[in-house]
Amino acid sequence: MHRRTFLARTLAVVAAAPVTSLFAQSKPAAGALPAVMVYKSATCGCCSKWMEHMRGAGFTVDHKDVSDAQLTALSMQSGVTDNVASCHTAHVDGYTVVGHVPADDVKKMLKEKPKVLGIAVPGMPMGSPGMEQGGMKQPYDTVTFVKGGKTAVYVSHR
Ligand SMILES: [Cu+2]
Repeated sequence: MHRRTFLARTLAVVAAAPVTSLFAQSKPAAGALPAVMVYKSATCGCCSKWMEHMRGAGFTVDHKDVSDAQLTALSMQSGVTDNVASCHTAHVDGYTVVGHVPADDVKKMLKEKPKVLGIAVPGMPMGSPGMEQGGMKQPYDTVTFVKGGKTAVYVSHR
């Protein structure tokens, strides 16, 4: 093959490639989910299971192991009051997500962008994502919370 012919063919291939593919590595795909940062205690097994649940739903999840005192302080700074507290607190796209919140509820919040501090599944209800051990199911609600701790049911799981 003549060098000139080869070059012409190579250029034709490059020109035919969609522009987006050339930049795919440096930019996240359109509609990509924001990263989730989880604060939890090092020994929290159900927290790790919740992280797996979130990864399974397409989220990028990072975490920091903190002491119970640090977790409480960090949660309070994020506006998490006792009535919505749980075993872990996470940050995603400016919102705070507390406890075993289903990934679909997080996606709903990111889409609807309610004017709240975040959403929570208070306590650790059996059957919520990451709390499936033993196959027991307890009805629970995902609630929104605002400064001062006022909650409202966001998604009911019953
Ligand atoms: Cu838990």
